[in-house]
Amino acid sequence: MDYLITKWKIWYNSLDVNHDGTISMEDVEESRQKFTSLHHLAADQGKKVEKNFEEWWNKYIFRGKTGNISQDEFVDALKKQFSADKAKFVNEMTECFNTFFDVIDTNKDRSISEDEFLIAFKAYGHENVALDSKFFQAYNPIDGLVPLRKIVESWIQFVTSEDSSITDVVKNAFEAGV
Ligand SMILES: [Ca+2]
Ligand SMILES: [Ca+2]
Repeated sequence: MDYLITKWKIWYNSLDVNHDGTISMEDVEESRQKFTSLHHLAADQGKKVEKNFEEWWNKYIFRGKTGNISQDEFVDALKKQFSADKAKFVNEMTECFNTFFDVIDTNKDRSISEDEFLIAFKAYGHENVALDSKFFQAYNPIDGLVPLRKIVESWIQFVTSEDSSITDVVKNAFEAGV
């Protein structure tokens, strides 16, 4: 499970939006505010997105904890769930990233454009546009678009696959500095 644990730690770090070393409500606030303002969302749509963000963080990241969660707590929770029932874990992660990228796909065309991708990563505190853009290009976009499915699958692989012989675009991107 070492390989997975390495990746779960990367996932945890990627969600530390304000880079203070821990995941707290401040990261939720910062990510959703940036996301809403970068997309210039209208008030009602902004409200919906803010609610979606909070529900997602609570369900998949804080997992019943309130206020903040340490990297150890996060990794332990995933470890327990993965060990208890791998199929259920994969289902939950599928739902997790379906929900996540459904919000990121703001124009609802079931594709992620480079703009949508860059805004999402910026909102999550990954401000290096050159690296974010390289990450997007790793999905081999066609006419500037990547099917939502393809991105969701790469994240499911990232958090559930124990096979280190398969190229992991998400892991590679974060290790390259995203
Ligand atoms: Ca933080
Ligand atoms: Ca889209």
